[in-house]
Amino acid sequence: MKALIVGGAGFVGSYLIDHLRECKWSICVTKMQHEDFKSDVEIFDLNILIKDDIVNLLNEIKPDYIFHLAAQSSVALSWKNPALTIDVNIKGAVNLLDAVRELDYKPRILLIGSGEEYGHIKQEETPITEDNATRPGNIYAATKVAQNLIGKIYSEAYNMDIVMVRAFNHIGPNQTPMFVVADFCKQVAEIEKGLKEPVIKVGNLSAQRDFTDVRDVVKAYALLVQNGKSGETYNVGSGKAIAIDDVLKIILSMTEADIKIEVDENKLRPVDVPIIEADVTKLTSATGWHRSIKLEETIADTLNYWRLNIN
Ligand code: A2R
Ligand code: GDD
Repeated sequence: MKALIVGGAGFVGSYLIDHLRECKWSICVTKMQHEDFKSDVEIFDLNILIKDDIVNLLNEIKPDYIFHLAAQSSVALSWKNPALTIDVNIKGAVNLLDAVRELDYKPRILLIGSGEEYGHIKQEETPITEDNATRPGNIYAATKVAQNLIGKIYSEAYNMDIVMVRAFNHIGPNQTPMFVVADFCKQVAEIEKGLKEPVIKVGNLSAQRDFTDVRDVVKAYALLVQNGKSGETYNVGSGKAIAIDDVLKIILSMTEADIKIEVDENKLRPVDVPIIEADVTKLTSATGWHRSIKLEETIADTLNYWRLNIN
């Protein structure tokens, strides 16, 4: 089994490499800016905004499976740089799909979308299923809706083998502190080491999100790329939302430090939808996947990662 992980030098990519290696797959990875990215797998430079380079790479590698992870992955950053987010997430995905369309062989593609695509969810719609309407509340979410729609069109129009995912929040050690759990854990580790005053800066604590350990998420991706139905979309999440306030309480319960909480206006977003919670029945029925790592364990691992990596 030969896999190409496009955007494999990022947070999810490194865990997907580990998992596919354990499954004895042959793995190729593309990176763009990660100069420091070291791995025992084959690494290729690729900017998905250049379609001809994708075609050339695919003709050279000829993967059976393509995991499309490359993206501008931050909701917060999408408010600040909407054009980049639209370029990478929509144009980049179209370039990949169109490059595959031109090939004389047919790899299977897994497109990674987001639980954020559902956006403004009505109370009676939660936990949310794949056939629910999407009402994106931010630029990032809109780009992932577009990717999903275009993926469906390519699959139908050109009979291409495309499976689509809507991944809900995934967390774990080594995630950039642009995201909430990594951000809070890094701040706590800095406070414990006396590198920061004992005040944790937070954004909107009332939002409820559905968190899964990244190590469980990549297992779902490997199962879906093999067992998902072409043209279909699958939610990947825990099935249970938790308020960010409660996530913060769990983190604070794991430290001896006496920490004050302060809302930082700069961390608030123009729109932050109240709740995003997955119904994962379709995923579990298709693959037998189930979450194996509890939220508390993931948070403890993430906090310990920052304790070891703060200087
Ligand atoms: O900067 P690099 O070399 O690490 O590459 C990033 C890659 N990427 C691109 N690759 C090719 N051409 C581009 N124009 C381009 N722009 C960005 O996407 C990086 O390796 C990867 C994204 O990694 P992270 O930001 O760490 O995202 P994460 O958490 O691994 O998320 C994977 C997927 C994304 O589709 C998210 O939207 C979704 O899961 O949640
Ligand atoms: N980043 C951050 N920092 N978020 C905070 C903070 C803070 O200090 N305080 C509260 N939040 C809230 C955000 O407003 C949001 O409601 C929630 O915490 C999660 O924010 P992020 O961790 O930044 O993730 P996200 O939900 O915007 O996006 C993540 O999940 C999506 C799937 O639901 C990313 O991993 C996306 O790539 C992914 O598609």
